Parts: sequence; C-alpha cells; structure tokens
Amino acid sequence: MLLEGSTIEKHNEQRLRRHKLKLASLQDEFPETEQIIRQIEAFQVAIPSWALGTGGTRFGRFSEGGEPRSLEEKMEDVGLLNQLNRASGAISLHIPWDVPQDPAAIRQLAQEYGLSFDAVNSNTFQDQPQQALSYKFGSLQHVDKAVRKQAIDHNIEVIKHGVELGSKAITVWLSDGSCFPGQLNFRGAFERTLESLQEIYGALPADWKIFIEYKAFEPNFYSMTVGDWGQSLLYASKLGPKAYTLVDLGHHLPNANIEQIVALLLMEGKLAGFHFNDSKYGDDDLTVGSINPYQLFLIFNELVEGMNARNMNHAKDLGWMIDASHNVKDPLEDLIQSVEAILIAYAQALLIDTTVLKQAQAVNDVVRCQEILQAAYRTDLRPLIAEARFRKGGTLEPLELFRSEAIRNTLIKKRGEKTVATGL
Ligand code: LRH
Ligand code: MN
Repeated sequence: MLLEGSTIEKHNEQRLRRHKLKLASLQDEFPETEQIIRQIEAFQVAIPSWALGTGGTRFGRFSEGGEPRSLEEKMEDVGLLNQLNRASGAISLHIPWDVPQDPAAIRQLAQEYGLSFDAVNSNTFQDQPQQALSYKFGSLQHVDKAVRKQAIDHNIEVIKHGVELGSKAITVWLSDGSCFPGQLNFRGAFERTLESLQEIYGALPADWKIFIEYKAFEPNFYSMTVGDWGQSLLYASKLGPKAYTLVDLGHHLPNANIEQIVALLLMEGKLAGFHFNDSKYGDDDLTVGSINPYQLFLIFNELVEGMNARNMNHAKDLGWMIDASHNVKDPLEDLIQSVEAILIAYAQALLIDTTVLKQAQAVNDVVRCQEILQAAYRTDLRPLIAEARFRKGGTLEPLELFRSEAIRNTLIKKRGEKTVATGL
C-alpha cells in the first residue's frame, strides 16, 4: 500500500513554513548544515524482515493487526516506510522465515518499491518441521559432525538465496553455547565452530562478506560460543579478510563500553556494522535511542572519527541494520522512530568540532572535551533530518502522516485483525 504523492505533498505544504524557519536558524548558526544534510540524504538503514509484525515474549504476544502475511507484504511495508522517510531503502531477510520462493518476482517487486537487499541471516537456533537433526545442543559447535554439516549446508543455502537477490553478505548469529558448567568443552566448541565457519567462508562468492554476530547470553545462560566482541574478532581474524564482527547493541553485558568496542573494531578494519536497537537490561530489542540515546551518539562519534581516519564511505562501507522486536508499539511506528534516532545520532556526531576536540584531548582538558561533545548532543538537528527527507520526496513528519492517514487501519482492513508475520 503505497501513498499517493499528493498525500505527501499536502502533508508537507501544511508544515513547510515552520520547517523552513527552524532550518534557517540552524543554517545561520552552523555553516556545515548543508554538508550534514547531504550526508544524511546518502544514509540508508536496512529494515529487518523479522520485525514487521508484533514480537512478544514467553509471557505473551499482543498483535496490532494488519501484519504482513508474506515476504511480498513485508516488502510492501518497507516500501511504505521508505516512502515516508526515504532512509529505509533496504531489507534484511531471515531464512527460513522469509524464503524468496520466486527470486525474479521478488527482485522485480523490490525494484518497484525502491528497495535493495542487505545482509541475509541464517537460522540454526530453531528446529524446522522437516529438519532431520536437532539444534538443541547447538549447530556449528555441535559434538555430532552430522549436525554441524546440516547447519553448514543451511548457511550455504542462505548464501544462494542472497546471491539470487543481489545481497552481498550473510550474518551468522549462533545461539550455540551451554547452560551449565561442565556441559561444554570451550576449546572443543570453539574449534568445531571455527572449522564449520571455514566451510561456510569457503562458499562465499568473491565479493561477499560474512558477519559474525556475538551475544553475551540467551538462549544459553552459562556460555555462548560467540559470546563477546573478542571471540567474534578471533573467529573473523582466523577466517580471513571477508569476515567481520557485527555489533548488536543489545548483546552486551550491563554497562559494557560499546563505543570503545566499535572504535577498536573499526581501527582493525573488522567492523561489519550494526544491529541497532536499545535496551535497559538484556537483549530487550527496544526502539533505537529510546533508553540510552547518549550512548548511541557516543557510538556515532567513534564511527565518524574512525571512518574518516580510514577514508571510509559512511553510507556504504558498513552494514547499517535495525534488529528490534515490538511488544507494545505498532511495528511501523517503532521502526519510523528507530530510523529517526539513528539519523539524529549520526547528524549530531557530524556536528562535533573534531579539531577543537583533538586540541582539548592533547592538553587533557577533560572539561572542554565534554563540553564539545555535549554541545553537539544538545543541538536539536531534527530540521536537518526532515530537510534531507523532504529533498528526497519524503515527508516532513513520517509518524504524523502514518497516523493522520490511519495506515494501520487500512492494513487491518486489507489483511485482517489476526494476521501473524513470520519472525520473532
Ligand atoms: C539474536 C538476534 C540475531 C537474529 C535474531 C532475530 O538475538 O539479534 O541477530 O538472528 O536476533
Ligand atoms: Mn541481532
């Protein structure tokens, strides 16, 4: 369900004068606004195909209604998101939740919606109905070679699906680990997992990458076989130049300094990119920037500094993906807020005066350093994000338009109250 162009024009007309006033005051104060707007225009965030329905927890699931019933309808929703904010022009598929039955038709549909395919995700953390061997005790780490082979074959099959769609990377997140001391030989598990990953690495097309996603706990609660950035980097370094470490913001132990991890992975040229979300306790998969927006800003500060140090293309050289699950919010409203939070953190990081910051760091002027960072963080750059959207034909206020057009109601009329999307 795409919006009429006239609907967006009418929405923007009603807001344009107020928007231009706010924009002008920023342009007066900051000569770099034009540069920042252009960098925001180039920035695209991939939407997870598994987060277009209502998630839920083991305690319950409360559907919003009108959820996408197929990959085609999921692409329709991402197409709509992209029409609203012109910054969600990519979708990240999870196999087998979203198998492209007819790749040619799916590619055609993606073209119509202006979408590309970001990293594809394998799934050896659930047993599928027709599956021969169980992943109860792991997949690539499993003590049984036959189970490891089944998991390796699945990952190679996922790569094939990705190649058919034009994707250029596979994300491997393993739930593998142990729940009790003594259950697992850590060295054995690492060596078997590395050997398995080497077979998957060997199946990568020349221009592909493999993203090794780490996680501190859940669903295993004593050890995870890819439990932190160090372990993921160890795998990625032993695998080769096409292997990188993917940072899911919710996969750290409490109070981990994620921005420092990001700075060092970037320094090593081993940062794959991100699964953006937010959390207060565990892998809560909440809206990006909803709990700790300052941490997100500090992460983008390290990203901008580190990418510039390596002359990287901000928009293209890292994987910018959301990984969220919606328990009490409308999935599309949640994703609109998440993309906005990412673009705001990026814009604020671009506003940091890195020259004076380096000077203050060079003389250990700790107070000045904080003042320089927080001056950028405390600047409301939402008009720059809105201007970037507006220049690309998007809406000045995506959330307002989503609501004023009662899009969820339209989706419910079209799809029904009780539809359930595949995914988390
Ligand atoms: C694991 C994870 C991983 C996905 C899954 C949907 O917690 O972050 O990225 O495969 O969520
Ligand atoms: Mn993730």
